[in-house]
Amino acid sequence: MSPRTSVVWTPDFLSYQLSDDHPLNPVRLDLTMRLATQLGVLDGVETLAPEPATDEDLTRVHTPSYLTAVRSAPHEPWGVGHGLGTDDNPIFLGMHEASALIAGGSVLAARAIAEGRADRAVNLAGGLHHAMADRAAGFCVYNDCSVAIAWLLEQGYERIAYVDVDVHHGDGVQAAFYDDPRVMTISMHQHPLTLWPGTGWPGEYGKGDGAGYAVNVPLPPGTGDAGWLRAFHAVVPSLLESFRPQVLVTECGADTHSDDPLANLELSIDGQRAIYHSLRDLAERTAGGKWLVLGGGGYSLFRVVPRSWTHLLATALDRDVDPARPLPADWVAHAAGLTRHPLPTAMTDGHDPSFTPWGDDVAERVDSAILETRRAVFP
Ligand code: TV7
Ligand code: CA
Ligand code: ZN
Repeated sequence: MSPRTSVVWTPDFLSYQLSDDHPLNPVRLDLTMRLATQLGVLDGVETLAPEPATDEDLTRVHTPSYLTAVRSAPHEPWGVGHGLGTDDNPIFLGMHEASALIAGGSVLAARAIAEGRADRAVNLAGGLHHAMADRAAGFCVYNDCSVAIAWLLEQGYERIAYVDVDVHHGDGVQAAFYDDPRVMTISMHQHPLTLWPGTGWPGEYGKGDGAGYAVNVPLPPGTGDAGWLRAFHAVVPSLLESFRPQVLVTECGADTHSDDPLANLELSIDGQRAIYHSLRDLAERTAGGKWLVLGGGGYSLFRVVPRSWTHLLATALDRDVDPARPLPADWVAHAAGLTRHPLPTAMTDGHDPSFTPWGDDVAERVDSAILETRRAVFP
């Protein structure tokens, strides 16, 4: 039987606008939904409209005093602390409401799976993986990934796997479940010596009962499709096969792309599409087909995120989009009205994700990164 997929969406997600010139611009979500719609990817798909997460949902992960600070910050912005009021996390009007709505979206996606109404569920506005129990960080106010996982645990789930392919370390989700063997967190990311937040070392493998259930795969700057996929396939499938999660939760940030202005990996749209196909395959083979898909980072607003996440939606819906597909003229015209950047013309960057443009020296650097992780997780 073909899997049922729910897509969580409301135009109110676009109110998560941190500041005018902030890299996390919600236009990327608008452009993604327009592109997916115009390509027919969402034809006949009923979207689920979320409610804001309740305080009960949020306090499974966050402290009550942090919720109070987020609620009051727009009205008393001086000395609120909790990581609020920085360039990364400016205080904005309605920030509790906008952040709770995104977290509510991820809980709704989890609920659709838990109640058996869907096998897969997608919240592209989610993936805010840096928020900590009592502080905002890295553009993230509430950690919707952790809130959704904590909700699933509350329902009685015993094994949840979290795989984070965003270029940044999934530090907030790792911290929330660091000593909990029910949640295996795996993050692939650019090496902590070279990218904020500077964590995600292979030696961070969990503590107490959770020892062995946190996994980090740091990759050297410059890693491209083939190197990234080589590292992924050397580590992730065998872990998921032995853990046998009841749900696979994925954070699918698109900031690994070579055009991304915030980081230095060199993936293409074609490599990212291959990642999404591998995640789908792993959900089918190791998690009984249960797949909760979250968005994340991605700062090439016009050239990358809409195409990459349209492939992600298509993958979750089993309606794979041919990479050769040209971009619809209406979409290009709309995007051209918003940017002076040159726009792509097709759903591909013309890369074969298995092609290795590099020599033995680079292969060796990627291999030693893989070995470092394997030594830490498979002692
Ligand atoms: C999930 N990198 C989030 C990734 C969060 C990365 C950072 C910026 C940045 C912020 C801006 C801005 C920026 C061009 C880039 C140490 C600092 C250096 C702020 C200027 N332009 C995700 C967080 C990271 C904010 N933070 O994983 C407003 O780059 O490196 C840092 C910290 C201090 C703060 N300054 C940057 O993808 C969603 N921030 C322009 C305007
Ligand atoms: Ca990551
Ligand atoms: Zn990121």
